[in-house]
Amino acid sequence: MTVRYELVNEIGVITIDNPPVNALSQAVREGLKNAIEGAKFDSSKALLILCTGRTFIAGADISEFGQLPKEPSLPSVLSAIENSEKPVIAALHGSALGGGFELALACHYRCAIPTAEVGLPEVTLGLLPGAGGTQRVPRLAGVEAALDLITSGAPIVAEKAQQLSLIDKVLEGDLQEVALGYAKALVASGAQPRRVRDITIDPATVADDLFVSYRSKLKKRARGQLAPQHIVSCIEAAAKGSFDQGLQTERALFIECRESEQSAAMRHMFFAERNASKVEGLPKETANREVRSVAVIGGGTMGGGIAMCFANAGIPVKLLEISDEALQRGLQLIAKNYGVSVKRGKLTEADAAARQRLITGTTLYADLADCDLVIEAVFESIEVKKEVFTKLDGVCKQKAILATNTSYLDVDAIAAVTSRPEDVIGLHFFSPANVMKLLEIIRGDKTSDEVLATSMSIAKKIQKVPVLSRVCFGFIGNRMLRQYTRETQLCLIEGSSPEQIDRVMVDWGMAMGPLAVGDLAGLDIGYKARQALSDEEKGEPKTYCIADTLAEMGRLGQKTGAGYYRYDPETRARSSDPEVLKIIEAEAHKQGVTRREISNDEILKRLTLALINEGFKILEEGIAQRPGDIDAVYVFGYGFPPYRGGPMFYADQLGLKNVYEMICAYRDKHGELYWTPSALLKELVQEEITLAQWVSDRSLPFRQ
Ligand code: 3H9
Repeated sequence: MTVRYELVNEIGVITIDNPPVNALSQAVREGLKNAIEGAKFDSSKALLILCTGRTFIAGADISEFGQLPKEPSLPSVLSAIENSEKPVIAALHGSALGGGFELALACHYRCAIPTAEVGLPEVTLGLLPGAGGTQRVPRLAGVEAALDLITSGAPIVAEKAQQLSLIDKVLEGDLQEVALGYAKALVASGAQPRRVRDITIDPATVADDLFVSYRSKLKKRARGQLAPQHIVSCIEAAAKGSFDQGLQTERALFIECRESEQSAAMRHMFFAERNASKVEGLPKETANREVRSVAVIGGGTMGGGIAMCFANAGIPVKLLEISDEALQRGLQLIAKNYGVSVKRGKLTEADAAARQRLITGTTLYADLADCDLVIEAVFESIEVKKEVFTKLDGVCKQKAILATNTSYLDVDAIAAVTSRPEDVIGLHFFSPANVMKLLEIIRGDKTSDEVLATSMSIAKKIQKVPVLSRVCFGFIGNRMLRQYTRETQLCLIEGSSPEQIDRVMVDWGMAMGPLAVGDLAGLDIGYKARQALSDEEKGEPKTYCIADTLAEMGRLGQKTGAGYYRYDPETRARSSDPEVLKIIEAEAHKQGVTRREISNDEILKRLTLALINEGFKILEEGIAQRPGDIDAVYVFGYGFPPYRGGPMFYADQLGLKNVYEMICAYRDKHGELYWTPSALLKELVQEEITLAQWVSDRSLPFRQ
């Protein structure tokens, strides 16, 4: 039974038991409605709603969106609760989120244990609270607090919720016991149903321009997104009209969000994020190795960031550098980064100091002998990496996991220099490593199941989104990025300006434009990487000559004050540089390219289709397990807009036939070298199958 009802003395206890997170599936909604109806006729004096398992209701069942609505609807269940003649009390533990928190708000009293959290994360799914949340929160907590809570989607702990009047009582002890005690005390005091809908908002508490200024703030913070703007409209309706009118506004805007492509994309990302850590074919019973201590080799920006990830999770880290001087530089960089977090109010000084103490330095490989996991983050050269792994093989204890943070190189070749290739894996962090959520996990040919399973769970421990990739040049993310960068460079030489390309991509939703990203990362990085390649590997000069010229002029990006743009040495503010256009024109002339006007539409199509076509090739070769994994890589590692669902979801939205035809048109115009359509894409178009269908049917072609 997903919903049970029992009478405990005078209290009708309604228990929801719908693992894993007590989502409000149709069965739960129906069970709740029946329990409330049934309780009308028994001797109960009050009703108590609580949940079994690790959490209170974590929201509507997200997998039901996109299907035909099933009765009873959540709003109808909540109005049955609110209309109950007997007081209804919600008892919260774990996470009371979305529809779950809305249900609690429709109850007449709310209690929670101190560790409980409440929140309305609908906005992270491209939705808004659709069961009265936008109307009840401002009535209890005030309009400004409601705007902050609902447009951020971030949960708050019980104590804070109590301060905002969203919870009445925070109780220590066993939930069922203390909640029953609270319910009995309410009955004894003669407490009556108390309905949030009856509260009126005093217009004097709402500043005249509050909604206008909040909307414009959100236009920047949640650029391009529909739901945050609609949330403001709902809260405005709560402040200015009756509860019933507000509910109507909320319902209409909720449905608009639910049916939007943005919400479909963000719901896809919710499941893509969770599926990414699942490794097909990995036996469930695979043991995890204990990881109690970590070593990071290389104290540069990347190594330091990786060390911080583990220290932040409470795991001690040894940082190894080749000299005392380099080590001190590395440790100082870490101290500086923690200092910035303290300055920004993200960490207390004491917390920062405690984390920093977990990171100790060494210059001796022998000191790594007892570490459970060693991550190499040295210079991107196969020879240097092989040398490091040979040393590690000599000193590390048996069963230590030896990981490389390489972003392109052959993990199998690195593993082959050790006597234990089964213990070697790629753990590819993204810069800044202590901030970016993505962690590509590269499974070598010989990597053991145990090492893979441990890497997946350690990734979660350090709050990363792990995505599995097989070995290939650049793995999932950087292999696709090469194609995106190629088209960026080609658009540049053929006629665009850096400003045009970056503006098109940012307006479309990318966190940053590709050329501004190049300046941020440093143009020397790509330059050095190209120097290590043969002419054949580098490809046609017109795909990199502008970048090379800028780097050779010492225009390395932000750090030198100039790259594709100019940067103010103090503020790092970006401005256009006419010099760059001259460089581009000169390079075009050298390469025999006649520049022309390139439309914004062409830029967008060439850059996104280059990503998509390579994504399909990665799938057909079995480098990625599923399209959603590629989407997770791009959303969590490359600033792809979550509300477009990642490149592969976006391809499905465009229609695979359209995608295929556009790629074929580019092939006919620009040649086969860059625009040969993926065989998988072609096959799916011929069979009239979407990527979503391909995922759900294992018998389809190219399924590994
Ligand atoms: C909403 O409520 C709209 C209302 O306003 C409106 C209506 C009219 N549905 O995250 P985990 C699955 S919108 C379906 O790994 P944790 C999840 O996929 C909803 N499934 O656990 C996973 O499955 P699997 C607003 C859900 O302990 C498993 O449960 N609510 C849902 O790290 C475990 O999840 C939210 O957005 C769901 N609602 O974190 C809250 N939630 O094992 C979404 C989870 O097969 N949920 N699953 O991979 C969360 O934030 C986290 O799950 C939570 C637990 C913090 C609760």
